[in-house]
Amino acid sequence: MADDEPKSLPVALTVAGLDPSGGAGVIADIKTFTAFDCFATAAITSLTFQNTLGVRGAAHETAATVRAQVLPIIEDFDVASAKTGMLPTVEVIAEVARLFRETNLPAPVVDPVVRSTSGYDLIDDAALDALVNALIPLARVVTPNIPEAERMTGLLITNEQDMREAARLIRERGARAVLVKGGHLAGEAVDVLDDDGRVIIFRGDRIKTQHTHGTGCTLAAAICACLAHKIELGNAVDAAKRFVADAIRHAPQLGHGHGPINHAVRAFFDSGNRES
Ligand code: PXL
Repeated sequence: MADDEPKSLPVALTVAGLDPSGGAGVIADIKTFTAFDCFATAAITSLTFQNTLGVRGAAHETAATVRAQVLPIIEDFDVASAKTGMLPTVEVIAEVARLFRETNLPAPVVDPVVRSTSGYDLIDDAALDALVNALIPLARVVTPNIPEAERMTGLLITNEQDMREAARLIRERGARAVLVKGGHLAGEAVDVLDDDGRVIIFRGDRIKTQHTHGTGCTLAAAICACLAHKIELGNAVDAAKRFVADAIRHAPQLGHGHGPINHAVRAFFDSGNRES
């Protein structure tokens, strides 16, 4: 294609919290969508106050303001793929579930955000119950880490077999697929994808780093972007995992706590600036 020809980009939508320090939440999602050649759109559910050292608080949006952000986007654009991140309250979760049920939005990638990397609870127990009951049944794929999968299932997860069982239980709540991320377990890094009963195990080397802020958001956004390009889910997870690993390896070494990863890593390589 000639450089000056218009390029069509699939539209991806994130419904998530704003981390003004740029590592997690909608800013991570927007950068990731862009890195995967999607046109990024975003509705904010909560304005958080934080840096790499921790979350100091948050001002949550209401059901009405979340709805008011999403409707104009979907009335004007065909959204090819969507994801949800931090959904802080029962009322916001109910509204987001209503939007996915009652509009032509595609089944979302649901990242069941419960806690920040620095240990701050981003949603309360009532909200987690609402998430499981109202949103999981609408999901294309749910992406819990081990603590999130434990809170959603009541299981104690210590090995790959437990991860498979947790994925199956969460899928039984109505999701088409579940990716349980094993990063919190010791040893080899193992993730388990259960897609409608078809199980794929992803094995990878553990990268030793403290720069992991926003990795969950970024992985889910990368999966969402691949789905916008109609990539099959197993391949989408594989591509997303490779992107996050690269982004961790080339983290910009910012901040004094759990630093952000490098969402621009591909763009930088693609323009031939650096050896990988
Ligand atoms: O990484 C979880 C997460 C998700 N969304 C927002 C966040 C965080 C962690 O800090 O701030 C907005």
